[in-house]
Amino acid sequence: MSQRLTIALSKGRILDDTLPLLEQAGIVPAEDPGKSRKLVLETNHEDVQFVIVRATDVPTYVEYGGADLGVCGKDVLMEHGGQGLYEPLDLRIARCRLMVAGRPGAHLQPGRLRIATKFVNISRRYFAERGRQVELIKLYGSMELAPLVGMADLIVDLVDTGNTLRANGLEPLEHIADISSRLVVNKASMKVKHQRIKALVEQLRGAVATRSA
Ligand code: PRT
Ligand code: MG
Repeated sequence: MSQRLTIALSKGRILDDTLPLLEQAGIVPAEDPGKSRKLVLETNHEDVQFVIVRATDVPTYVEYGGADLGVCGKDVLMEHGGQGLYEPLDLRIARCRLMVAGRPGAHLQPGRLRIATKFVNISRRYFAERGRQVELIKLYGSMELAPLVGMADLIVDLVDTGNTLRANGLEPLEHIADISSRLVVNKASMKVKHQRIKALVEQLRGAVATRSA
């Protein structure tokens, strides 16, 4: 196998925070991934390329070897399930919290609660571990709307400033997990391209330490 490295990145807030770390590790894309429509981007290293995928698809690309490495939120990893991937580094970027939210006190109601979320696997585990009966409604976005229209009692969503919840009359009620973005590595790549990947992981570790110092 060639020692060429393919790194899966997603557009949006993770990309904005990952590019400076990669740059500090000496890797710079040949064109701005935020602007380009290309899905495969060359870099200043002949042996490193980026592929641009949906945030939620990063673990899938890395698990199946479409990319050797990737960067994605811990939320995405928790929902996907960590099997088939190594997670060697917390990049400490795109930080937020995964929360149960709703109208004040909504989580204290007796009986079966309806939960709207895109994180159905995480939510199923979270409420089952607490012995709470819930009905899960899968949504792909704008979770905050569900309690407003009476479709759900609670939502499970990411919260940063809390402004989105507040603007919709909701509040954070239960903390599920602290979230940040992680570097993930394909297990076979880690064996076959060990030296190349180890060097990159250590460079990124240094970049993270400098940034959060
Ligand atoms: O669009 P696609 O489905 O492909 O992916 P995506 O929408 O998940 O991508 P993106 O770029 O929006 O988010 C990627 C990752 O950023 C997430 O997986 C998280 O790990 C991380 N992250 C960090 C966040 C936030 N902070 C965040 N605040 N992702 C989303 N939000 C949203 C949240 O869902 C809510 O709608 O921002 C809103 C809340 O923000 P506040 O500041 O109002 O509380
Ligand atoms: Mg989005």
